[in-house]
Amino acid sequence: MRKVKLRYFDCRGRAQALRHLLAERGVDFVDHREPITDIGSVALAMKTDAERGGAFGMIPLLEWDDARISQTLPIAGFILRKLGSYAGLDDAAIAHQEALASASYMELTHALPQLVWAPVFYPDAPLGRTLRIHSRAACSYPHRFEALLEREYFGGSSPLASDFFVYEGLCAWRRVFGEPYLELCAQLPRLAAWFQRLTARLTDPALESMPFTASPHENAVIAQTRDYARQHGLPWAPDGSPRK
Ligand SMILES: N[C@@H](CCC(=O)N[C@@H](CS)C(=O)NCC(=O)O)C(=O)O
Repeated sequence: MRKVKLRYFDCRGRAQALRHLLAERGVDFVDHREPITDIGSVALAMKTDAERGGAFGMIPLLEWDDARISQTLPIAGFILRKLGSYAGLDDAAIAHQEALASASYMELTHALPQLVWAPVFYPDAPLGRTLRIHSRAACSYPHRFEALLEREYFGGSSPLASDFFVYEGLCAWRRVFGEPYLELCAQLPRLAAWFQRLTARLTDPALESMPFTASPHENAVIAQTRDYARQHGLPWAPDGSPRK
């Protein structure tokens, strides 16, 4: 009997794609969630206690029997190799799967904290400027993903980690922009059908209301970004050119 524990904050953030993957593959795991109400003392504890923060003093952190694995994308790769989920794929196909996960994680998921922590990181910056700086990839990736979706799922006939990373990246920006982003995604027929198909497989009823980050400013910033998008539309066209 294997022992698996995933440690992360009580939010979607970097770990939700990993949670989806473990659940989809039927892995019995402890979904250990640190409170987001006191991230200062959690961060301190992670730095001094390897059991909580692993090699980097950071989460997500995966315990799999005696192994302790750090960093989100390597954790995904470790899980897939442990479960034999890459069986039948050649090296190029595996690299393509990893590229999809990396693109969404690095460009979409990773950009969100920059925005919702902006009141702390760039306290005097106007929202429109912060939004333009951090949302260019988010506005162009739906079209890129549409072009790359050849089967029912990015992973083939069933979802792989790539699907869950793309899903979480898109969900984050659907929440940030609201209606104009939903319209953008709805115009892409394969991606829209894939989104519905994958949503139907995810059974956690709390997912929709779960915060994406540990930022206490998330709700307020998102209320402002949705307002901005209602008034001005998305800051970037899908081809990466600025909207006037
Ligand atoms: N490159 C890491 C980043 C992990 C990361 O920054 N985790 C944050 C929580 S979302 C953390 O543990 N921060 C604590 C700190 O920076 O001290 C990954 O992709 O997993």
